[in-house]
Amino acid sequence: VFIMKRDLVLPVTLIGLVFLSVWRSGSLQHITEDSCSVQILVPGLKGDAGEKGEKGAPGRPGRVGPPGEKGGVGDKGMKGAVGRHGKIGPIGSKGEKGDNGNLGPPGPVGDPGIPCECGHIRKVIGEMDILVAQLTNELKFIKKAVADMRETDHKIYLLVKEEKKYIDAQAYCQGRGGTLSIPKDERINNLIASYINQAGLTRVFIGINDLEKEGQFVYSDRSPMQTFNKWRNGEPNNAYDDEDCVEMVASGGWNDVACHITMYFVCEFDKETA
Ligand SMILES: [Ca+2]
Ligand SMILES: [Ca+2]
Repeated sequence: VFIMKRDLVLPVTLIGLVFLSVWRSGSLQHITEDSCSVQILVPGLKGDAGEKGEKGAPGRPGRVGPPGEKGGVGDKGMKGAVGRHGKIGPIGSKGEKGDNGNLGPPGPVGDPGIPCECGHIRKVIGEMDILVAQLTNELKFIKKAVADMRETDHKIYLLVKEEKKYIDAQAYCQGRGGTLSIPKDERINNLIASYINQAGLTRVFIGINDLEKEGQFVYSDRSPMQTFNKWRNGEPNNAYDDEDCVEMVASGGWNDVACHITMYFVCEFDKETA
């Protein structure tokens, strides 16, 4: 519509100007009479309204609208049917032991025994009781000895709390596969010294003597004497020309003493043969 209007503006204006100039000259009628020479085109009056058109084709579908608001919570559903049986669970842990049951009624009286030589059996039982008591004592000693012993990588040391002469003490150790203890270095000397102190003792025999040749000290296992020693000041002095065995005192020092005196002692055992 706009385009049509623009196209019409110029022609209509021109027509209007021509018409006015003719009318002012007062010869309008002359113009109409002489219509052949000048053709003037004037738009007619607006026509009557046309009949109503037929209904148009349906329009295109509109755009999808925005999502609606979330609805309210629905009503609770009906209760479901009973489910199937579940799998059998794992075996539970063992429960605690229950209390003892009540004492049952006494059994029937037994048959009379067969007469026997009870005196002999009583004697045997009595001897067995004594044996058990002895074994119990020995076991007690062994347990105590094992608990009290000391050890290094290669040796086991055992303090024997029985007063014996040097020779008997060495025999005791040898009878059990060992020898009187030989401190061949500072470490072992300290170990034996602390062993003595912890037992609350002041002296023990150790495995050194000059029984064979005066002044020539040797180890109890007959191995050659090494340079390490812990002689106390003034020792060995071979007092009264009667000191051929050696004791260790609580400080770890050595002293030659008479072999016939009795005292506790320390045995040593090789781990390979113990
Ligand atoms: Ca001597
Ligand atoms: Ca001495």
